[in-house]
Amino acid sequence: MLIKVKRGWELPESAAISESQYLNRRSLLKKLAVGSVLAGSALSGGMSLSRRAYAETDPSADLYPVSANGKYTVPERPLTSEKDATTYNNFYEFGTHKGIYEDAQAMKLRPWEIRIDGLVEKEMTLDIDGLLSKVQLEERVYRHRCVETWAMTVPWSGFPMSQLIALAKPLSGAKYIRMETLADKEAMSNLGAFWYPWPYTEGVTMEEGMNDLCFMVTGLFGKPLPKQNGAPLRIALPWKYGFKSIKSIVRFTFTDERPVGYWEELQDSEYGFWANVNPEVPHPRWSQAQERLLTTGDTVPTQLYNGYGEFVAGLYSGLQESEGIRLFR
Ligand SMILES: Nc1nc2c(c(=O)[nH]1)N[C@H]1C(S)=C(S)[C@@H](COP(=O)(O)O)O[C@H]1N2
Ligand SMILES: [Mo]
Repeated sequence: MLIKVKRGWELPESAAISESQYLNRRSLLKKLAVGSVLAGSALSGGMSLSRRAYAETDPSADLYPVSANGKYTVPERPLTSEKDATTYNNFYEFGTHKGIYEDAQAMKLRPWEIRIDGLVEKEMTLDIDGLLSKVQLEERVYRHRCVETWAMTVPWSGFPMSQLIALAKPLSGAKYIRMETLADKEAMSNLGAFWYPWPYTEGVTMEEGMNDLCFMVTGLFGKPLPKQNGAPLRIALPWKYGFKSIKSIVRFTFTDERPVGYWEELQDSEYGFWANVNPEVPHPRWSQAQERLLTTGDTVPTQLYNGYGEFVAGLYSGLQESEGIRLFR
């Protein structure tokens, strides 16, 4: 079921690859235990006939490249190759292995409507091109650190989330922003895996969302964002483990309740709400002290807040005691 292609930076069997199998089995057992056994359901997630049927050119292509924001560069690391960043992905809706880029082409990017609801002055639905015309795009080079210990460094195009929050006009009671990924059963073959808590969701606090590092991504390597990387709209939260950086977003809900994300729902002892990068707090099943860079395969030390402490450490200064280890898991 899992197609394994050996690559230099890949984790040993014990970590990343077995991770999906472990959770798969665990959450399947959990679902079966509470009842609802769907007889004959395809455990392997059938292939969608419509995949690769939508290789249309992206209507936002003319917007790129955009100018670089010199504040966010990564001089100490080589850029990950475009090929590796776009062919080694995590996007569980299309499968639990890294090679989903071809299957992801089945996702339709237009029309793409984005719902803004909850505690806002006026709930609204925007289409992606309308949103793109209202924001100021720029390019930022960010590090990205997956909880499975691989890392990359890539130039994202996009706009700070604060611009989206300004458009949404949240009410004073809004404390969190919950985000939701598209759930299209036609295009996304793994949505048939009913024991996963689809749709994929994630959340940030309003304070995190307003932080300048919090970046809504619409492009990669000076081009529209590829589908496998979360087109047409994803988030980049470079100081947090990669699973927080939710892809292909269709809904932003402003709320006073802390959202429970997809991974937290699956396994809350391993994947918390905060999930800030910290080399000193191991994942319960592996160390987080080091990371492997895609493309070069080099192993380097992991940094607190993935090296972004100067921008974000202040967000958590009052939380350390009450939240303890969960800030970093
Ligand atoms: N909707 C959705 N978003 C997601 C994921 C996913 O499976 N589904 N995987 C996350 C994880 S674990 C990582 S590491 C990053 C990977 O982003 P990339 O494929 O662009 O490198 O996307 C995150 N966003
Ligand atoms: Mo990840």
